[in-house]
Amino acid sequence: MIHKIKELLKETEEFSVKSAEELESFRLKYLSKKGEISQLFNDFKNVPAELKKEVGQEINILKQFAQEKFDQFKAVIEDSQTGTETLDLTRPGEPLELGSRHPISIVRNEIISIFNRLGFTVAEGPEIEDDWHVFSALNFPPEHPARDMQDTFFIDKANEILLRTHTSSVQVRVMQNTKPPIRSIFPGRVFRNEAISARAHCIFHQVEGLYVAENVSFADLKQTLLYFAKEMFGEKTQIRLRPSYFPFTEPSAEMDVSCSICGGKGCNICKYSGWLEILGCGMVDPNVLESCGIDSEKYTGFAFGMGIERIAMLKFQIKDLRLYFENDVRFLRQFKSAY
Ligand code: 2U9
Repeated sequence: MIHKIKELLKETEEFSVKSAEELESFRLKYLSKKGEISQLFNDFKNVPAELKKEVGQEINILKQFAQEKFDQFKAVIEDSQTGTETLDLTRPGEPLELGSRHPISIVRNEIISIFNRLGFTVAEGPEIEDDWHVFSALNFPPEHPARDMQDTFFIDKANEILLRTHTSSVQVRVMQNTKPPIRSIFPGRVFRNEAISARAHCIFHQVEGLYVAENVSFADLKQTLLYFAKEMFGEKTQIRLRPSYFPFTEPSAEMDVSCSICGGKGCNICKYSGWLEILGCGMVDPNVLESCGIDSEKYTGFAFGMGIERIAMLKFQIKDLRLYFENDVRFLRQFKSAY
Protein backbone atom coordinates (compact mmCIF):
# COMPACT_ATOMS: atom_id res chain seq x y z
CA MET A 1 0.00 0.00 0.00
CA ILE A 2 2.88 2.36 0.81
CA HIS A 3 4.15 1.65 -2.66
CA LYS A 4 0.77 2.56 -4.20
CA ILE A 5 0.69 5.81 -2.20
CA LYS A 6 4.20 6.80 -3.38
CA GLU A 7 3.19 6.05 -6.96
CA LEU A 8 0.12 8.30 -6.69
CA LEU A 9 2.18 11.07 -5.09
CA LYS A 10 4.59 10.95 -8.03
CA GLU A 11 1.67 10.96 -10.50
CA THR A 12 0.03 13.99 -8.92
CA GLU A 13 3.37 15.81 -8.79
CA GLU A 14 3.86 15.29 -12.50
CA PHE A 15 0.25 16.02 -13.44
CA SER A 16 -0.07 19.26 -15.36
CA VAL A 17 -3.37 21.03 -16.02
CA LYS A 18 -3.94 23.49 -18.86
CA SER A 19 -7.72 23.67 -19.15
CA ALA A 20 -10.89 23.43 -17.07
CA GLU A 21 -11.51 19.98 -18.54
CA GLU A 22 -8.09 18.72 -17.44
CA LEU A 23 -8.68 20.20 -14.01
CA GLU A 24 -11.94 18.29 -13.76
CA SER A 25 -10.25 15.01 -14.75
CA PHE A 26 -7.61 15.64 -12.06
CA ARG A 27 -10.39 16.08 -9.51
CA LEU A 28 -12.28 12.98 -10.66
CA LYS A 29 -9.16 10.83 -10.76
CA TYR A 30 -7.74 11.76 -7.36
CA LEU A 31 -10.14 13.75 -5.18
CA SER A 32 -13.68 12.60 -5.97
CA LYS A 33 -15.63 10.09 -3.89
CA LYS A 34 -14.71 7.32 -6.31
CA GLY A 35 -11.21 8.64 -6.89
CA GLU A 36 -7.85 7.05 -6.06
CA ILE A 37 -7.47 8.69 -2.66
CA SER A 38 -10.97 7.71 -1.46
CA GLN A 39 -10.12 4.21 -2.60
CA LEU A 40 -7.03 4.28 -0.40
CA PHE A 41 -9.13 5.31 2.59
CA ASN A 42 -11.49 2.39 1.82
CA ASP A 43 -8.56 -0.01 1.67
CA PHE A 44 -7.13 1.44 4.89
CA LYS A 45 -9.33 -0.77 7.02
CA ASN A 46 -7.45 -3.81 5.72
CA VAL A 47 -4.06 -2.42 6.74
CA PRO A 48 -2.53 -4.36 9.66
CA ALA A 49 -2.73 -2.50 12.95
CA GLU A 50 1.03 -2.06 13.33
CA LEU A 51 1.24 -0.26 9.94
CA LYS A 52 -1.89 1.87 10.34
CA LYS A 53 -0.06 4.85 11.81
CA GLU A 54 2.54 5.05 9.04
CA VAL A 55 0.11 4.34 6.19
CA GLY A 56 -2.46 6.77 7.62
CA GLN A 57 0.16 9.54 7.70
CA GLU A 58 1.23 8.84 4.11
CA ILE A 59 -2.39 8.89 2.83
CA ASN A 60 -3.01 12.19 4.60
CA ILE A 61 0.16 13.70 3.05
CA LEU A 62 -1.00 12.54 -0.39
CA LYS A 63 -4.52 13.89 0.13
CA GLN A 64 -3.24 17.26 1.30
CA PHE A 65 -0.77 17.51 -1.58
CA ALA A 66 -3.42 16.61 -4.20
CA GLN A 67 -5.88 19.10 -2.71
CA GLU A 68 -3.28 21.90 -2.72
CA LYS A 69 -2.29 21.12 -6.28
CA PHE A 70 -5.97 21.16 -7.31
CA ASP A 71 -6.49 24.57 -5.62
CA GLN A 72 -3.46 26.04 -7.37
CA PHE A 73 -4.53 24.80 -10.80
CA LYS A 74 -8.05 26.06 -10.17
CA ALA A 75 -6.81 29.58 -9.33
CA VAL A 76 -4.62 29.74 -12.45
CA ILE A 77 -7.43 28.58 -14.73
CA GLU A 78 -9.99 30.95 -13.20
CA ASP A 79 -7.53 33.85 -13.55
CA SER A 80 -6.84 33.10 -17.18
CA GLN A 81 -10.61 32.95 -17.84
CA THR A 82 -11.32 36.34 -16.25
CA GLY A 83 -8.08 37.96 -17.46
CA THR A 84 -7.16 38.99 -13.94
CA GLU A 85 -3.69 37.43 -13.90
CA THR A 86 -2.20 40.75 -15.28
CA LEU A 87 -4.25 42.98 -12.98
CA ASP A 88 -2.01 44.02 -10.12
CA LEU A 89 -4.04 46.46 -8.07
CA THR A 90 -0.98 47.56 -6.10
CA ARG A 91 0.89 48.85 -9.19
CA PRO A 92 1.41 52.65 -9.27
CA GLY A 93 -0.74 54.47 -11.87
CA GLU A 94 0.57 55.62 -15.24
CA PRO A 95 1.36 59.34 -14.90
CA LEU A 96 -0.85 61.53 -17.13
CA GLU A 97 1.37 64.03 -18.91
CA LEU A 98 -0.14 67.50 -18.62
CA GLY A 99 -0.26 69.63 -21.75
CA SER A 100 0.89 73.24 -21.81
CA ARG A 101 -0.53 76.47 -23.16
CA HIS A 102 0.70 77.72 -26.52
CA PRO A 103 2.96 80.79 -26.09
CA ILE A 104 0.48 82.86 -28.15
CA SER A 105 -2.31 81.94 -25.69
CA ILE A 106 -0.06 82.69 -22.70
CA VAL A 107 0.76 86.18 -24.00
CA ARG A 108 -2.81 86.89 -25.18
CA ASN A 109 -4.16 85.96 -21.73
CA GLU A 110 -1.58 88.17 -20.05
CA ILE A 111 -2.42 91.16 -22.30
CA ILE A 112 -6.15 90.65 -21.59
CA SER A 113 -5.50 90.41 -17.85
CA ILE A 114 -3.44 93.65 -17.80
CA PHE A 115 -6.13 95.64 -19.66
CA ASN A 116 -8.89 94.05 -17.55
CA ARG A 117 -7.23 95.66 -14.54
CA LEU A 118 -7.68 99.05 -16.26
CA GLY A 119 -11.38 98.35 -16.89
CA PHE A 120 -11.15 97.18 -20.53
CA THR A 121 -13.59 94.44 -21.54
CA VAL A 122 -12.97 91.89 -24.34
CA ALA A 123 -14.90 91.85 -27.62
CA GLU A 124 -14.64 89.47 -30.57
CA GLY A 125 -16.00 89.46 -34.10
CA PRO A 126 -16.01 87.59 -37.43
CA GLU A 127 -12.82 86.59 -39.28
CA ILE A 128 -14.66 86.74 -42.62
CA GLU A 129 -15.54 90.38 -43.21
CA ASP A 130 -16.55 92.85 -45.91
CA ASP A 131 -14.56 95.71 -47.39
CA TRP A 132 -16.56 98.36 -45.53
CA HIS A 133 -15.81 97.07 -42.00
CA VAL A 134 -12.13 96.38 -42.75
CA PHE A 135 -11.20 99.36 -44.96
CA SER A 136 -13.86 101.98 -45.83
CA ALA A 137 -15.10 102.68 -42.29
CA LEU A 138 -11.48 102.96 -41.18
CA ASN A 139 -10.69 105.80 -43.57
CA PHE A 140 -8.62 103.74 -46.02
CA PRO A 141 -8.49 105.66 -49.35
CA PRO A 142 -10.03 103.80 -52.35
CA GLU A 143 -6.63 103.15 -53.91
CA HIS A 144 -4.88 101.94 -50.72
CA PRO A 145 -2.64 98.92 -51.51
CA ALA A 146 -4.17 96.86 -48.63
CA ARG A 147 -7.39 96.72 -50.70
CA ASP A 148 -5.43 94.89 -53.40
CA MET A 149 -5.54 91.11 -53.89
CA GLN A 150 -1.75 91.15 -53.57
CA ASP A 151 -2.08 92.10 -49.90
CA THR A 152 -5.46 90.75 -48.76
CA PHE A 153 -7.12 87.32 -49.11
CA PHE A 154 -10.43 87.79 -50.90
CA ILE A 155 -13.13 85.14 -50.53
CA ASP A 156 -15.45 86.81 -53.05
CA LYS A 157 -13.79 89.69 -54.88
CA ALA A 158 -16.99 90.77 -56.70
CA ASN A 159 -18.89 91.14 -53.41
CA GLU A 160 -15.80 92.39 -51.56
CA ILE A 161 -15.87 89.58 -48.97
CA LEU A 162 -12.44 89.01 -47.45
CA LEU A 163 -10.45 87.68 -44.49
CA ARG A 164 -9.91 90.54 -42.03
CA THR A 165 -6.40 92.00 -42.12
CA HIS A 166 -6.76 93.47 -38.62
CA THR A 167 -9.25 93.24 -35.75
CA SER A 168 -10.12 96.95 -36.24
CA SER A 169 -13.29 95.71 -37.98
CA VAL A 170 -14.51 94.50 -34.56
CA GLN A 171 -14.05 98.03 -33.16
CA VAL A 172 -16.20 99.34 -36.02
CA ARG A 173 -18.97 96.88 -35.12
CA VAL A 174 -18.76 97.71 -31.40
CA MET A 175 -18.85 101.47 -32.07
CA GLN A 176 -21.90 101.04 -34.34
CA ASN A 177 -23.75 99.22 -31.56
CA THR A 178 -22.57 100.94 -28.37
CA LYS A 179 -23.02 104.42 -26.98
CA PRO A 180 -19.73 105.74 -25.46
CA PRO A 181 -17.99 105.35 -23.10
CA ILE A 182 -16.40 102.33 -24.83
CA ARG A 183 -13.33 100.72 -23.26
CA SER A 184 -12.51 97.37 -24.86
CA ILE A 185 -9.74 95.22 -26.29
CA PHE A 186 -10.06 93.02 -29.36
CA PRO A 187 -7.92 89.88 -29.57
CA GLY A 188 -8.11 87.76 -32.71
CA ARG A 189 -6.61 86.03 -35.73
CA VAL A 190 -5.87 88.12 -38.80
CA PHE A 191 -4.81 87.27 -42.34
CA ARG A 192 -2.46 89.00 -44.79
CA ASN A 193 -1.15 87.78 -48.12
CA GLU A 194 2.52 87.60 -47.14
CA ALA A 195 5.25 85.11 -48.04
CA ILE A 196 6.03 82.94 -44.99
CA SER A 197 9.47 83.53 -43.45
CA ALA A 198 11.13 83.75 -40.02
CA ARG A 199 9.74 87.30 -39.67
CA ALA A 200 6.38 87.17 -41.48
CA HIS A 201 3.37 84.85 -41.73
CA CYS A 202 0.07 85.00 -43.59
CA ILE A 203 -1.84 84.30 -40.35
CA PHE A 204 -1.06 86.05 -37.09
CA HIS A 205 -2.72 87.28 -33.90
CA GLN A 206 -3.45 90.81 -32.79
CA VAL A 207 -4.77 92.58 -29.79
CA GLU A 208 -6.19 96.00 -30.54
CA GLY A 209 -7.65 98.39 -28.00
CA LEU A 210 -10.11 101.28 -28.04
CA TYR A 211 -11.18 103.90 -25.53
CA VAL A 212 -13.88 106.33 -26.67
CA ALA A 213 -15.46 108.80 -24.22
CA GLU A 214 -15.69 112.53 -23.55
CA ASN A 215 -12.32 114.27 -23.11
CA VAL A 216 -10.10 111.29 -23.89
CA SER A 217 -6.63 112.72 -24.63
CA PHE A 218 -3.24 111.63 -25.91
CA ALA A 219 -2.05 111.81 -22.26
CA ASP A 220 -4.58 109.04 -21.41
CA LEU A 221 -3.20 106.97 -24.28
CA LYS A 222 0.39 107.44 -23.12
CA GLN A 223 -0.33 106.61 -19.48
CA THR A 224 -2.37 103.52 -20.40
CA LEU A 225 0.39 102.19 -22.62
CA LEU A 226 3.10 102.97 -20.03
CA TYR A 227 1.15 100.90 -17.47
CA PHE A 228 0.82 98.08 -20.01
CA ALA A 229 4.56 98.12 -20.84
CA LYS A 230 5.59 98.01 -17.17
CA GLU A 231 3.17 95.16 -16.37
CA MET A 232 4.26 93.18 -19.44
CA PHE A 233 8.02 93.71 -19.45
CA GLY A 234 8.82 94.76 -15.86
CA GLU A 235 8.59 97.79 -13.56
CA LYS A 236 11.82 99.36 -14.88
CA THR A 237 10.53 99.48 -18.47
CA GLN A 238 10.50 102.85 -20.21
CA ILE A 239 8.50 103.79 -23.31
CA ARG A 240 9.20 106.04 -26.30
CA LEU A 241 6.59 107.28 -28.81
CA ARG A 242 7.67 108.06 -32.39
CA PRO A 243 5.35 109.88 -34.85
CA SER A 244 3.83 107.60 -37.49
CA TYR A 245 0.91 107.36 -39.89
CA PHE A 246 -2.20 105.11 -40.02
CA PRO A 247 -5.36 105.93 -42.01
CA PHE A 248 -7.56 105.39 -38.91
CA THR A 249 -5.71 107.49 -36.31
CA GLU A 250 -4.55 111.13 -36.21
CA PRO A 251 -2.09 111.84 -34.73
CA SER A 252 -0.47 108.38 -34.89
CA ALA A 253 2.57 106.93 -33.19
CA GLU A 254 4.65 103.81 -32.83
CA MET A 255 5.72 102.78 -29.37
CA ASP A 256 9.08 101.32 -28.34
CA VAL A 257 9.93 99.82 -24.95
CA SER A 258 13.40 99.89 -23.44
CA CYS A 259 15.05 96.54 -24.16
CA SER A 260 14.27 94.18 -21.26
CA ILE A 261 17.26 91.98 -22.15
CA CYS A 262 20.03 94.59 -21.78
CA GLY A 263 18.04 97.22 -19.84
CA GLY A 264 18.58 99.74 -22.67
CA LYS A 265 22.37 99.45 -22.84
CA GLY A 266 22.33 97.77 -26.26
CA CYS A 267 22.45 94.08 -27.26
CA ASN A 268 21.86 91.90 -30.30
CA ILE A 269 18.12 91.56 -29.50
CA CYS A 270 17.55 95.35 -29.73
CA LYS A 271 20.20 95.67 -32.46
CA TYR A 272 22.29 97.83 -30.11
CA SER A 273 19.63 100.59 -30.06
CA GLY A 274 18.34 99.90 -26.53
CA TRP A 275 14.72 100.02 -27.84
CA LEU A 276 12.19 97.47 -29.16
CA GLU A 277 9.14 98.44 -31.22
CA ILE A 278 6.03 96.76 -29.81
CA LEU A 279 2.89 98.54 -31.04
CA GLY A 280 1.16 101.28 -33.04
CA CYS A 281 -1.35 103.74 -31.60
CA GLY A 282 -3.05 107.09 -32.00
CA MET A 283 -6.15 109.21 -31.49
CA VAL A 284 -9.12 107.79 -33.45
CA ASP A 285 -9.57 109.86 -36.62
CA PRO A 286 -12.84 111.89 -36.42
CA ASN A 287 -13.79 110.48 -39.87
CA VAL A 288 -13.73 106.97 -38.34
CA LEU A 289 -15.89 108.01 -35.37
CA GLU A 290 -18.43 109.58 -37.75
CA SER A 291 -18.44 106.50 -40.08
CA CYS A 292 -19.41 104.41 -37.06
CA GLY A 293 -22.17 106.79 -35.94
CA ILE A 294 -20.31 108.50 -33.07
CA ASP A 295 -20.45 112.30 -32.69
CA SER A 296 -16.83 113.41 -33.16
CA GLU A 297 -17.63 116.86 -31.69
CA LYS A 298 -18.66 115.28 -28.39
CA TYR A 299 -16.38 112.26 -28.16
CA THR A 300 -12.71 111.55 -28.70
CA GLY A 301 -10.86 108.27 -28.41
CA PHE A 302 -7.55 106.52 -28.56
CA ALA A 303 -6.69 103.20 -30.18
CA PHE A 304 -3.73 100.89 -30.35
CA GLY A 305 -2.76 97.62 -31.97
CA MET A 306 -0.08 95.01 -31.44
CA GLY A 307 0.95 91.66 -32.88
CA ILE A 308 0.90 88.91 -30.22
CA GLU A 309 3.61 86.92 -32.05
CA ARG A 310 5.98 89.89 -31.77
CA ILE A 311 5.31 90.42 -28.04
CA ALA A 312 5.82 86.68 -27.39
CA MET A 313 9.06 86.74 -29.43
CA LEU A 314 10.42 89.52 -27.23
CA LYS A 315 9.18 87.97 -23.99
CA PHE A 316 10.43 84.42 -24.69
CA GLN A 317 13.25 85.28 -27.15
CA ILE A 318 11.70 83.26 -29.97
CA LYS A 319 13.75 83.83 -33.13
CA ASP A 320 11.55 82.30 -35.86
CA LEU A 321 7.83 83.03 -36.31
CA ARG A 322 7.21 79.70 -38.07
CA LEU A 323 7.75 77.86 -34.75
CA TYR A 324 4.35 79.16 -33.56
CA PHE A 325 2.51 77.27 -36.30
CA GLU A 326 4.49 74.02 -36.57
CA ASN A 327 3.30 72.61 -33.22
CA ASP A 328 6.56 70.75 -32.65
CA VAL A 329 6.20 69.42 -29.10
CA ARG A 330 9.89 70.12 -28.38
CA PHE A 331 9.08 73.82 -28.87
CA LEU A 332 5.71 73.75 -27.07
CA ARG A 333 7.05 71.83 -24.04
CA GLN A 334 9.35 74.73 -23.15
CA PHE A 335 6.37 76.77 -22.02
CA LYS A 336 5.23 74.11 -19.54
CA SER A 337 6.13 76.04 -16.40
CA ALA A 338 4.97 79.43 -17.74
CA TYR A 339 1.52 80.10 -16.22
C1 2U9 B 1 -10.62 101.86 -34.98
C2 2U9 B 1 -9.87 103.01 -34.87
C3 2U9 B 1 -8.50 102.91 -34.69
C4 2U9 B 1 -5.93 100.46 -34.15
C5 2U9 B 1 -4.48 100.67 -34.34
C6 2U9 B 1 -2.36 100.29 -34.88
C7 2U9 B 1 -2.31 101.60 -34.58
C8 2U9 B 1 -1.21 99.47 -35.31
C9 2U9 B 1 -0.41 97.35 -35.98
C10 2U9 B 1 0.49 96.86 -34.92
C11 2U9 B 1 1.24 95.69 -35.41
C12 2U9 B 1 -1.02 96.15 -36.60
O1 2U9 B 1 -0.39 93.80 -35.77
S1 2U9 B 1 0.16 94.88 -36.44
O2 2U9 B 1 0.71 94.68 -37.73
N1 2U9 B 1 -1.44 98.19 -35.50
O3 2U9 B 1 -0.12 99.97 -35.48
N2 2U9 B 1 -3.60 99.75 -34.74
S2 2U9 B 1 -3.80 102.14 -34.13
O4 2U9 B 1 -6.58 101.62 -34.44
C13 2U9 B 1 -7.91 101.69 -34.62
C14 2U9 B 1 -8.66 100.56 -34.73
C15 2U9 B 1 -10.03 100.67 -34.91
C16 2U9 B 1 -12.10 101.96 -35.20
